Amino acid sequence: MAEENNHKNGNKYDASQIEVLEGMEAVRRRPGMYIGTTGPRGLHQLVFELIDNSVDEALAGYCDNIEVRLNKDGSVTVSDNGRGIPVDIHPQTGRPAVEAALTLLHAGGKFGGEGYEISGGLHGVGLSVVNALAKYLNIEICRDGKRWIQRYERGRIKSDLKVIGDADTTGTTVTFLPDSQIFPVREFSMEVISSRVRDLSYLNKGLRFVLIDEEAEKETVFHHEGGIIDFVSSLNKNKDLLTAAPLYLSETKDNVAVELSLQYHTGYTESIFSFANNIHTQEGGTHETGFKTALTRVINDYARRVNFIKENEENITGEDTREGLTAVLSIKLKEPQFEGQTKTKLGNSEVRGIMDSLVTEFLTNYFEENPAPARLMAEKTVKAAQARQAARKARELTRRKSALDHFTLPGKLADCASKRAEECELYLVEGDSAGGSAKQGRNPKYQAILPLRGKIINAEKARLDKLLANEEIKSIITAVGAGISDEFDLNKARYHMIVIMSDADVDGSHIRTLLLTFFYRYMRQLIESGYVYIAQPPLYKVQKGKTQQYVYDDHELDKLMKKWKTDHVSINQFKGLGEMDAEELWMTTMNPDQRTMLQVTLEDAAEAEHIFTVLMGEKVEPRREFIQAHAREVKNLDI
Ligand code: 0RA
Repeated sequence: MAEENNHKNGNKYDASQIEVLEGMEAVRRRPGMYIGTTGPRGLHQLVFELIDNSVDEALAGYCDNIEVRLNKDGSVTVSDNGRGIPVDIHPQTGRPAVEAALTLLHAGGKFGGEGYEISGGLHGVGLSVVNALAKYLNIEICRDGKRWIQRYERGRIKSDLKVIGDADTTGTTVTFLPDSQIFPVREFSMEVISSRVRDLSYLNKGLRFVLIDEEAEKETVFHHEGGIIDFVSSLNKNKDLLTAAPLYLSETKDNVAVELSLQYHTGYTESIFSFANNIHTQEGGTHETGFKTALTRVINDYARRVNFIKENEENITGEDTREGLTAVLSIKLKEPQFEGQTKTKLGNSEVRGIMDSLVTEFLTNYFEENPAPARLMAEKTVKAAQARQAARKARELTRRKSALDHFTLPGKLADCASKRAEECELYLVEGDSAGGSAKQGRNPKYQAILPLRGKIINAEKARLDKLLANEEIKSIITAVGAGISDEFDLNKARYHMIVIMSDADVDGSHIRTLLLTFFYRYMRQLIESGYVYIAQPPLYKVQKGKTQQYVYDDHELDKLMKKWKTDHVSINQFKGLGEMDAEELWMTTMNPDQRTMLQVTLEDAAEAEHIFTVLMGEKVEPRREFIQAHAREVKNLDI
């Protein structure tokens, strides 16, 4: 860096300015390197980056309130009551520190001070990345009794930092509009944002989040003094419980902060949610393994000691010990390593032993000090083991019979003529009436139709075990013909294209979430192989005189209205697939020459599963489309 040019003095070409421009340009040229994709996931990542910065300020102990506001113009505001980003002049550049934070890619470490920055995200480069990818970004800082503001456009300074008044509080407020040159779709999903904010509010106890939807004029507060204990209680709502309150462990060992809360219910499902540095580790990892190992060992030791398992009897398996278990595990560590297909598996090997020893000690003490609940828990897992052994015997007896069942295709399936899986498509169609149109409109040579009766999700929000008993799900399994879970065999799949075709409304979005969750859990290879798609039926039919056009989203509608002017134009909104006749459905949605199909990625499905599982049992209010938004990030495949 040229020494003589350290101070910006109107000369645009001084060294630090060049560094800034190059950094911002690098982000704009290759946004994927910084935020993964420029689809909906990357778009939402911008908001999460800002939230994570504020969460870091909270973890440093200086902030207890974070506000996230979706503004009507499509911009987002994230505001906190922390110390405010420093505004003093940075000696190396002669510019305010906040500018460095917003324009230098590696400003995080330099300006983060001694803070224990552990929240998810890009570790300090977040702010500058958001700035680079924003059409505009306004920052407001309250600090030292003053209120400062500055404006940027596409990462470039538009106005110098200036004082606009006095302030009797402190904090940072960032507002940004995602840049249309970077993001093809710029619509934020309340569901995606609130899902993340909900998690963060449980994971950071006491931290208060306010989520504001300006358009809907709706405000939601997420605030949990009990932290992950409240998380477990909420997951266990409406369940019969073995202990009055969830168990809770909070301990730090070798610089790893561990929090665990767990509670058994009388049901049979296992729900473990693990997090590392506030990131949901969907694929588990060493922290989860350490926990499970300890749980299995402590329960076996106890069950043997009190003679629930006799000397000649086999051990309780890990799976048995997790029947009816709800647990939330959250650890914070300095250098997390994320691995796995969706980078949501914690890899740090030292963590396994740390977890194991902390949990072993904790549970052993708990069992000693609380004999009554200890007994209940051990009994529950012993029963699970007995049931498993009995079920295995029963399965062995019926295996023959069920193998034959696989050949009986569901009656509702209108199968295709071709038997060459590579060219065969299976449409899972919401509702009998749309199913009827699809059957009439399809190309029967290679397109098969399986109508799904409206509500696959019942009032109970279908735990996954129940889901497998569901008739609609059963017919999907039979139609696909490749089995499920461990026994899934991709080579047996009867179609290489499985298309979810549901209405563009809340029910349709639920059905999609549920089906994706199901595929993710039980037929993951189908998604990994790129066999799962979401159909894109039009939302509107627009007519002007004799010209008629199908329109697939609101943005496109706006454009068309501007082009056609509004007079003498009629807009017909499709409320559901059922409103289209066979010919229309074929032409707009199923005909390979014209249709657009969205290929589902593993990330889409994982996110669907997360939303499904966390919201399960809770009342899900009408929300904007979620998967629709998410699936768009995959290339629009014109097949
Ligand atoms: C570095 C130092 C200080 C505050 C922050 C960073 C800070 C960053 C963000 C980002 C969003 N909200 C934030 N709040 C604070 C403070 C240093 C000091 O006051 O001594």
